[in-house]
Amino acid sequence: ALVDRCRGFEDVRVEFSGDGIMKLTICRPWKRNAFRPKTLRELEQAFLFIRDDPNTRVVIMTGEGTEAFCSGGDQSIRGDGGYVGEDGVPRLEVLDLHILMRRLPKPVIAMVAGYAIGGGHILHMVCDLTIAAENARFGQTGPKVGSFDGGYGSSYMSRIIGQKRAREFWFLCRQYNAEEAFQMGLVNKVVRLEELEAETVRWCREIMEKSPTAIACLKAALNADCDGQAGLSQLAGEATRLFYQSKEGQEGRDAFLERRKPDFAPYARF
Ligand code: 2NE
Repeated sequence: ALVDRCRGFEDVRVEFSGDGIMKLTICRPWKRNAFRPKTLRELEQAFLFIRDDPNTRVVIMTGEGTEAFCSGGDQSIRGDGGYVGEDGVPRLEVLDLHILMRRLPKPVIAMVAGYAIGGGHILHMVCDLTIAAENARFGQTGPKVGSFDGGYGSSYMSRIIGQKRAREFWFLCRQYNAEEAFQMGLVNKVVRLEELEAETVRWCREIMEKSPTAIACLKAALNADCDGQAGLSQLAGEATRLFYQSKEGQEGRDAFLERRKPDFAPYARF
């Protein structure tokens, strides 16, 4: 049903494995899968659907073909104040997508073949895990093309690879191969290109054997370490969700609806 709701998408292909894996593919290979506002809107829509979809346990994010995962913002539609879509409004909407991906209570795995560059490099970093093919190349280009991401692109990068390396990434705008990225801790595993999808699916299936609630709480806890009040709110939201499922939480709701005093006595803390 979720795949049907995404059928009209132009830039993103949405596919379901049948057993819990949702795959999102950016389909603009002639631009090395650079994103435009429409691409981001479709990804956001898909993530909103996925959040509520009990059948989806893990998400794979990837790019069409073997040349690129994603090359960041489409420079040909970059206006003077951001990336300009059909409505003519310049935006930096990818920052909203980062938040949605962080907030998703399910793991997102980047499956990277070819270039993950600029905003495309940030997208793979924002994913929870990254599986890379041997031909993958990683890097930032912002200071070369008059751009930068001081949000997750900088601060979260420094949490992953350390301050010195993050400064090197941004100040020099070099490219790094898959093995170098693995050594820096940017990538979880490097495999031969022909093995990429099978290996990524193996990781998904291994995750899906685990407790979804434990995974969601761990993702929120790991986010909370970096995300300030927003991270605490996500982690606390998971606690509230669990509390709502308890007899103690339900007693408060029921007492209000039944216009009586709540009886919390049976729920004393141990
Ligand atoms: C990705 C890379 C390294 C690939 O190089 P190569 O040699 O394999 O391909 P080529 O020939 O450069 O690119 C193939 C076609 O894709 C287009 C190119 O213009 C070319 O088009 P044609 O000449 O065939 O017509 N293309 C590739 N990337 C594009 C892009 N981002 N926008 C529009 N068209 C693109 C090499 O192509 C490269 O370095 N690309 C640019 C990477 C980049 O600078 N991205 C933007 C960073 S800024 C950003 O993403 C951002 C941010 O910093 C903050 C907020 C939001 C976004």
